[in-house]
Amino acid sequence: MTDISISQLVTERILIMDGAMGTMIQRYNLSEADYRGERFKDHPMPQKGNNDLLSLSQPHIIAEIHREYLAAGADILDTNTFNATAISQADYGMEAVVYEMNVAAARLARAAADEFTAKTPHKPRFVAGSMGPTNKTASLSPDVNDPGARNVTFDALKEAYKEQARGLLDGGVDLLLIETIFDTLNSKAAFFGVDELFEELGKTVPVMISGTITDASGRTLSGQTTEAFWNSVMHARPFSVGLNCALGAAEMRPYLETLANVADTRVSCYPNAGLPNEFGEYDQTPEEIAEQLRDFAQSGFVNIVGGCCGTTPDHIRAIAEAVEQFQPRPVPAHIPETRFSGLEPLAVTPFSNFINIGERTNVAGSARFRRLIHEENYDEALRVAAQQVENGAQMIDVNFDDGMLDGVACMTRFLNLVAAEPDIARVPVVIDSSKWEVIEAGLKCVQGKAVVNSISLKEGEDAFRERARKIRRYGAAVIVMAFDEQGQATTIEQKVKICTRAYRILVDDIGFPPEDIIFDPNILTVGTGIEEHADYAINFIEATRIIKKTLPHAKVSGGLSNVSFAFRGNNVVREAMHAAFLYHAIQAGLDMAIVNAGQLAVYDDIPKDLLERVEDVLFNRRPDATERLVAFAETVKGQGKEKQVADKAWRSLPVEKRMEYALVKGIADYIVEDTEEARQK
Ligand code: THG
Repeated sequence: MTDISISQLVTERILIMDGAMGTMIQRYNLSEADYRGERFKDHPMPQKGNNDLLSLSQPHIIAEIHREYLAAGADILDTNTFNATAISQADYGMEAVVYEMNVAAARLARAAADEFTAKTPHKPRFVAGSMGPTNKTASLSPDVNDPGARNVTFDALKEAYKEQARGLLDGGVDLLLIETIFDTLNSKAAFFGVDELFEELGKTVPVMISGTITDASGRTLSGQTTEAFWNSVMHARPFSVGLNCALGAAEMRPYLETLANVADTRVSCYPNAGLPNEFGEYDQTPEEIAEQLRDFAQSGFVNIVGGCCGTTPDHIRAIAEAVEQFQPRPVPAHIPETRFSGLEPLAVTPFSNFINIGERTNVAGSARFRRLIHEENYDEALRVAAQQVENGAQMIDVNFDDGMLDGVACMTRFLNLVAAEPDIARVPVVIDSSKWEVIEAGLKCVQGKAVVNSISLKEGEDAFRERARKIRRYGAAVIVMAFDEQGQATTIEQKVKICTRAYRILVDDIGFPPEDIIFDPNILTVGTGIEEHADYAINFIEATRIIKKTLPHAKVSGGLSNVSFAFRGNNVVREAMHAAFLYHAIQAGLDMAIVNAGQLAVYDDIPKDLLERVEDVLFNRRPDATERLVAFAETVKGQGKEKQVADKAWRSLPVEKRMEYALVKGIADYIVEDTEEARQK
């Protein structure tokens, strides 16, 4: 054993990983009987090719391969457990021995590493527990006729990875390596399981994460760009992030460069020995691969290098020599930048513009969407999402809160279908529900970095903390509503107080990254005729200003269309209210809002007479502001971008005003009830 930690060593030089296990095993030309060994000789299923079983049936072979890589200069051994999960081992009927397989493999690597460390204590060797992608993918459909179908769930993956990690840790690994990630959702499930295990065991080890880009478009198999992938896994705070497998080193270069630019952790790279030839073999020589990795080292892209498919101890020896003279890439300091992702990344920086979140994929916010979901017309429902994105939504808010719907089922179905539509899935998802189980169902379907909408202190601190911790484990950002045990904050003081309290709990107590917190200080309806509502717009805007100043790195969002509910049916007035409200709220620091993406008006285009009346209401500038806007609204009724229904805004005025209004406008529909109400007064 050694006193030098890997965290120390990795600052001193570029570390060397080992090469392929499979290539080396092939050299032994093992038969079916060899794979089975004594113990599994009567197993009912064929075992030839089950390399992970060899840790149990032919341990000396695995140990020998480890020693060859150590002799070649590897600092880090990858355990022989790439397929040692219950999910992958189901192909061989070996689910029952998965834990054992992992313990045995970890012990073999541990013993070999310790043997070499003892010989050269100044060059300690480490063991990384290999956790491969499994043979199932959580984001892709196995059925061409049903893009929403899945053959594995997040929970099944999580449990399988957790079992594997438990075996690896019990066998004594120094690190865990979640590798060859085709589908980011699988890797998120892996980290979720690992993190749960860490909590149970009361200990952690560093986690390495390595994705794989499968074609020249620079995307993972599940369609993410390199930066989107990083945004999706950054919550794991990995020891390193990198790329391995699929492409050869040369083809990987631009994506590795991207990762080196965006990742505030160490970067690893262990490519195949070139692209496979027509027989599926890798024929890049040690000199060729070493030359390419030397270029990466010289360019300052890498901290850890090694080899994947087709590489041998000779390749590793050449790689170690080639990078020896170069300094490791300096790891950039953590910048608390808000980052989301779908298939593509989305970052909120001091220079980025305001972010539009599409509101239409909400059964409570759109009669049409609600009808489509009730009719199970998911094709058209997806069109609603696509239209939001076409119209400029940079995220989509998705909500199935409706007493007549199974929210968990709808959320799951819809998000699985969205995953198959690149034009929608490119944007991050805002998972909107007042039910925690619906939010959690949504989190299990998205490979990107999503936003949970929302949590609050409504049900007390314990529930709040528990949910926040889970959200972090799923790798999402969170909208926190200004709501506490006493109810919804309406004044500036209440809004700021609740958000500050939430911030302190999240940041100080549970280590939630402040940049992943989005406060929603409640956009409430104005122009209702009720006096207590008159300052609602100002209060939101002023609270936003204070929150942005006093709660570092947190962002602010709101549900814009709420502000104009009193003018339902009158889109001219509503659009003007939205544009004016946004104009002022953005100046106060609003970062994003849930909006009708196709229907945003431009502040400067609002007719001046309308704008004046709208701003009178928003800023509570005169006692008759609402009345004047209501009167104006009547003159522009039935216009606007969408088909109108009758404007009922005036019906929320006090009864005296309603009777006055009805008289002036000659509306007879409410005479009886209004007169009766007035008489009782
Ligand atoms: N904060 C957060 N999340 C939210 C809200 C918020 N989610 C829901 C809501 N509020 C934001 N979304 C909408 C969506 C639609 C409308 C308002 C807010 C809306 N819909 C039309 C209406 O009701 O008049 C429906 C018209 C139609 O059927 O097409 O106005 O505040 N964090």
